[in-house]
Amino acid sequence: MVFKVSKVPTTPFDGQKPGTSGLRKKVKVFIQPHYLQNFVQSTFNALTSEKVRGATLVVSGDGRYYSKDAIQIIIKISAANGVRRVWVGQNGLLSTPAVSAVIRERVGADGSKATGAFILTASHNPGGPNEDFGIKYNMENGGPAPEAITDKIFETTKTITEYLIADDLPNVDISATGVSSFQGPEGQFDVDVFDSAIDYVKLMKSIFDFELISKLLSSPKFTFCYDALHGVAGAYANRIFVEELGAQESSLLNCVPKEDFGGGHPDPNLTYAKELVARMGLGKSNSEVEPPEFGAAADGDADRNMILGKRFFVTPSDSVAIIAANAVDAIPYFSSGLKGVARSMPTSAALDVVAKHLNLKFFEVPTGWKFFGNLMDAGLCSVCGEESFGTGSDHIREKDGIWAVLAWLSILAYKNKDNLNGNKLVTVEDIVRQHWASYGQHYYTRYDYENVDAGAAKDLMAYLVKLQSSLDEINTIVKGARSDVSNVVNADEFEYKDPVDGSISKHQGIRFLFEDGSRLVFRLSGTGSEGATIRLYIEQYEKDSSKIGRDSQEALAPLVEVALKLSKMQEFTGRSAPTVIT
Ligand code: VG1
Ligand code: CO
Repeated sequence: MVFKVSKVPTTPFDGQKPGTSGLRKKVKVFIQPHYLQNFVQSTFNALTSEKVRGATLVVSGDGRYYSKDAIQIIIKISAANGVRRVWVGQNGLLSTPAVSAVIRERVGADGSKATGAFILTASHNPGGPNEDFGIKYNMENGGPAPEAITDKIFETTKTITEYLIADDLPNVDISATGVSSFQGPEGQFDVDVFDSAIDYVKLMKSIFDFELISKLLSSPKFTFCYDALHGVAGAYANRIFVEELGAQESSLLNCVPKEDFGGGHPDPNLTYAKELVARMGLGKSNSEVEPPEFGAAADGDADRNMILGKRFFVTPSDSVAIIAANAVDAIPYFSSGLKGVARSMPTSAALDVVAKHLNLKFFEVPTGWKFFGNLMDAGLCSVCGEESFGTGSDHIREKDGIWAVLAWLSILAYKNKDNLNGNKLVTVEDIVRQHWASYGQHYYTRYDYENVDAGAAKDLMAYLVKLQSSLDEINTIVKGARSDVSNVVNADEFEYKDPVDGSISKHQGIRFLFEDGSRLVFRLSGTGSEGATIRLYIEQYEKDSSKIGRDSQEALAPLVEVALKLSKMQEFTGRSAPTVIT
């Protein structure tokens, strides 16, 4: 039987603009008739039929509610648009980094290579019928579509009049691996369901010294805990940490992927990863047993990571700096040196100090992983990170939560390699404190005001931009709030010129730079699904060893006070406190 291609008339939906990382909306928005279809067809139109005909597309995600239906719809639209193959991870599960790895590394049984992917995720946002869904397109290099493409997709969603769909194509069973072939008007169409972990595990084994890490993990002195928060990381955790590296099964927490993430926020931070935080001795109600030496968590799509030591939190900004400082010694993939390092603008300058010290190329890019891709493709960057619990390298073109955990385990394994029978292991906390002692410490915190009225958020940002025209006025407010805070010497909106393709991204965050190197940054989130989220980033550099190691909220209190006065936060938003502090 040859499947038929139907043309379905449709009208545009408002607001199908991909944000920092794809289109994210409530499930109830996505399940409206034609909503997902319009977006997928608009993506195909934006890519042009030349790129779509004969393509091999990966379609999978973090397994959140509505993914299974969405996969069947995307398969049918792909078939109708002349796509040659759709590759689906078993049960529709592939972490965001695994999608990137599959695009770059997997070879189909017929020798085919993937040309792009639809990733179905709303990342760290909750899932379920009343929660969030998302879709994002990744390119042939394994990275998120650049702004030139996402802008074109958005333009196309505004004028779309019809989409193509192979309605009579049967639903494909995505619970079992294997290839299903169909005949369309233009020839064969295959759906290849494959093991979600094989390609990713293989890649990790080519990067890290698994033997060395397994010595650490199997040492009775070392205890470990990994929390997948019921996200897709669970599909990899058992294979990698237990089967390959010999960790105890009991060290895995919430590692069964669930459509609603067990009702929680799959966001690996001190607020939402409650169980792990308690186990690690950092919570309000801690367990009586001695916490593990090392703990980590992932977000829904497993591209984020949180690294914890026993009763100790590693800021993501410190994490990327410490990985960069130790990569050449501890990680075989980097043994011949780092090409360069990069961070997003609001991420602390801890990485800058390492780059300077090691004489490495350094880049500061806007928020969102897509900006790192060009640098990596051009061979300019090996390790990069964001303050939002994102860390990664040029092994793929997405941030990679499990990679970050393996990087930390590698550093611990390396530092303890002659020490496993000694009295005391070198701990996560030791490594961080040693790093601060050599490079200084960047006190850092982020305040998120979630679900603020969108108009109020815009007004606050507009007010700040206006205020930036007068340093005198700014410093009067600063000194009025705290006389012990240094002067603002520069105030601007971050703008980025991509050093590879010359493209310019404007309005990437409002910055206040202080004489002593402190910074305040204000941004509106581009990943929320409702209302607006204001992010306030606060940073202060301390080289004086007597002032290192304090509680960061305490150390940053003066700057916080200044930031709230400067932005009239409470006046604009009506909020006396942020929703989340990290
Ligand atoms: C947030 C983070 C950003 C990250 C993005 C996607 O974006 O701040 O650093 O790249 O999420 O991460 P925003 O625009 O809300 O600040 V993920 O794990 O949600 O794909
Ligand atoms: Co994510």
